[in-house]
Amino acid sequence: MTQSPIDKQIPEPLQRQIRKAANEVDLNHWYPAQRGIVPQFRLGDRWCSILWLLPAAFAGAVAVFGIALEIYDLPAIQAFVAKYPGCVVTKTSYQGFPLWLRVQHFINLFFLLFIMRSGIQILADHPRLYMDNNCTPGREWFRFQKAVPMDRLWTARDDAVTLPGWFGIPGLRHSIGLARWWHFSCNLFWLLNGVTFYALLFSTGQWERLVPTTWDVFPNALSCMIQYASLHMPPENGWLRYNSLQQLAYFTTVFIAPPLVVFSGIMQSPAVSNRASWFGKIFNRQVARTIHFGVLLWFVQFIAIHVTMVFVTGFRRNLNHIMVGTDTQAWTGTIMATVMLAALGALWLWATPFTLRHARFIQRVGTALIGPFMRGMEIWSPTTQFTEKDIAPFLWPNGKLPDSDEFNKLAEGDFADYKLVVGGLVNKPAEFSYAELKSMPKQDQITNHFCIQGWTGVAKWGGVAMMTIMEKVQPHPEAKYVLFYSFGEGHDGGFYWDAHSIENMRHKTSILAYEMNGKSLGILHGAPLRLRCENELGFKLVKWIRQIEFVSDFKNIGSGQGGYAEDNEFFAYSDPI
Ligand SMILES: Nc1nc2c(c(=O)[nH]1)N[C@H]1C(S)=C(S)[C@@H](COP(=O)(O)O)O[C@H]1N2
Ligand SMILES: [Mo]
Repeated sequence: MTQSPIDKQIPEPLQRQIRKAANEVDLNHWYPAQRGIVPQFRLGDRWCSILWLLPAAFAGAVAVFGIALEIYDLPAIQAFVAKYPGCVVTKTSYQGFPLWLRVQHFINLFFLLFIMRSGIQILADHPRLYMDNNCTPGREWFRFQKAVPMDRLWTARDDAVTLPGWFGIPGLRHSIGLARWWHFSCNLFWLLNGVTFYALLFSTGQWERLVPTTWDVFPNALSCMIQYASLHMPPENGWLRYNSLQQLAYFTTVFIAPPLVVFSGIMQSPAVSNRASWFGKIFNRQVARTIHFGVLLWFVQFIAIHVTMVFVTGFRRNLNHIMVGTDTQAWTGTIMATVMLAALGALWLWATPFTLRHARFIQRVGTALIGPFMRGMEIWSPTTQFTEKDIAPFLWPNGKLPDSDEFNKLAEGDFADYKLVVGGLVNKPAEFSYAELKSMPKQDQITNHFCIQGWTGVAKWGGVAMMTIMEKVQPHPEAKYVLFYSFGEGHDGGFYWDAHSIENMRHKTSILAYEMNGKSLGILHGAPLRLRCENELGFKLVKWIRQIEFVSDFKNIGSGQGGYAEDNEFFAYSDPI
């Protein structure tokens, strides 16, 4: 770290006040636990508990089984089942279950389970799903948190709920930083496994198991449903081929669900969405989150039914298929499956305590695995602009409001005495008064805000482009990062701050905003100045900006991760997704 040559011109070298954060999660300093509620979905203006789905599902199942049993013996149904026995017999070129398929099946299970756990943890950070990009409280269609209180300040962080540690990773309230490292790192391996699986399927003929090649699959699948519902078993020979219902279910799970879940994951990224113009507006983050959640439900029900069917259709033989690659009645597959599942269970239980104890390590591994992808996404300059009518009536607030004497005095005088201090590795360090900032060329932008927790909202921001500031202070060539120091505190004391690459500050939409929706910026949303940088997540957009410093590196500042949230909450430094 190069010392700023102009430190003396900065009233207080804020950088040196930044303390190192703990490398593990210190439960005494973390966000206090907060329970959610039993999940609810909205029908019109009424909220219904998902527990109502239990009697509804039971009644539905009774009706389906009753009717199926009643009609099964009708001549028409008998003729239909005789014509479509439930399985399409075609010539196949594959044989049984080869080793690569058996291994990949297990790898897939392993990563998918951890992806689902960490995904639910991410959802718990903003436990609401909407179809509307603006995330207006009361308009969500699903939630496992009470209604948003309107009589007091309720930030998005206040809204996050705790999960049991054995269920989420790592369970704690607002542990989304760590959950994301798990989610994204496992995604990478799951994706690699999946792509290899596709390649091997198509180069061995095994794809014929999964991909229907005739329309007959549909009447045959219906026939299977009728047979299952009337407690008959369709012809069963998984070693050779699947029945049609099975084939459709596997086809969906292997070829439809993964592309959809990857795509709906990527569309949640501010860098992608704010670059994708009309498409990002239609396929906005809330639509994407809902679809992402829908695919989770698909996987959950698939696994539940798949495991049940493996068990009730002769588990000894089925487990030999998938574990040993033989078509016998021996116990080998059952023993192997039991051992593997026990190991998986142990790993499952180990993940949360390990993550809490070695949080910094998890962050480092995650950074090594996917940091380069994330940094690479910063290259695009965000371009998507919205219109006045897209503006959110309510933009969720976040963060701890500043409460220092210095800030309160400035606020009382409507920031007339505020001075933005800009220093560090620059030729012309400066102090800009609020009036001076407002006399600089003003830029307006109507953009979508993406909080790491999951919510979004459009607002119109007016302010000074970072380029304008940089033209005035002239950063040195060795200035690689721009630090923003806030008047506001982090959740665990010390002031909030964050670092951005200087290239990212050169994007047209990187501005210091002093106006919001055509009015002067209010304190809740960051007065006197807040950063807008439309390819990054909200936590990087420092509010209540006190000073800006250009530096060559941030390795030696605090814990060296590049910001308050990065140091204390194990977030990613570069976070455009
Ligand atoms: N100083 C400071 N700035 C901050 C935060 C904070 O806690 N302190 N929270 C960030 C987060 S997580 C988000 S999502 C946005 C929220 O901006 P808004 O309150 O204007 O919606 O501010 C960011 N800026
Ligand atoms: Mo956020």
